[in-house]
Amino acid sequence: MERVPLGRKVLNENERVAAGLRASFEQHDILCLNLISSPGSGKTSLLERTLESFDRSERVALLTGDIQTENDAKRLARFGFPVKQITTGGTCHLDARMVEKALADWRLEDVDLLLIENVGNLVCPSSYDLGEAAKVVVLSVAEGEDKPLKYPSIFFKSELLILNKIDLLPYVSFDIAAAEENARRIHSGMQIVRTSCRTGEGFADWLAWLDRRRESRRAAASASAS
Ligand SMILES: Nc1nc2c(ncn2[C@@H]2O[C@H](COP(=O)(O)OP(=O)(O)OP(=O)(O)O)[C@@H](O)[C@H]2O)c(=O)[nH]1
Ligand SMILES: [Mg+2]
Repeated sequence: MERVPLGRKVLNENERVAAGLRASFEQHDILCLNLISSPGSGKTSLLERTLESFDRSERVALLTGDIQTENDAKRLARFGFPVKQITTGGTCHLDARMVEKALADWRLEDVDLLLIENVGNLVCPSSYDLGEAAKVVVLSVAEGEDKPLKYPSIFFKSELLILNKIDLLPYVSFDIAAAEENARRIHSGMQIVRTSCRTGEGFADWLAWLDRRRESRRAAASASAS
């Protein structure tokens, strides 16, 4: 029986749509970040604290992916920025077509920063480009310091690792130095910040990274305009 390589075709279709999204984000000077982690590592909590710190004049928009429920969009909508939930109905990751559809009725000229919270999963989302400028992986200290070695793809592809829930370090056996070393074995030079969404510790480092990333996006935009 002849086998048809369907997986490859689906990925190629995703790459095509993602390339269109990336071009559109660049055209509109949007910095798009794709946040990925296992379920419950703290992606929505991180976004909540981030939005809380933003001035209301910030042109930020958010998409949040889950298999079911609008819970995360409801949590994020409290801050007054545009938010849309993508419920995948069973698919374990977002794909570029879902993002394209969710953005169809938004005016991209009104957005500078697009934050996408992917479906909680450390594996599948790493294979789907959403047109983002960077992936950011979140790992909480309750998950074990070996995760970068076990799930290398997402650590290899992410620009930043956020080690979250550091307020729990006294209560869990998690070797944070070993976790960072493991991440850098997979991705040498990986940038890492340590955060607690509960206490706010480390948030200045995350916000500084975000500012630098936004600044380099603006610099690239003005260089291409001149
Ligand atoms: N102690 C502590 N708890 C945290 C921290 N960040 C998040 N939590 C808690 O962890 C749980 C999961 O947080 P969420 O922000 O919903 O995690 P998520 O990654 O968005 O989860 P999914 O969207 O389901 O994948 C919640 O009970 C949060 O209050 C933290 O830094 N410290
Ligand atoms: Mg969430």
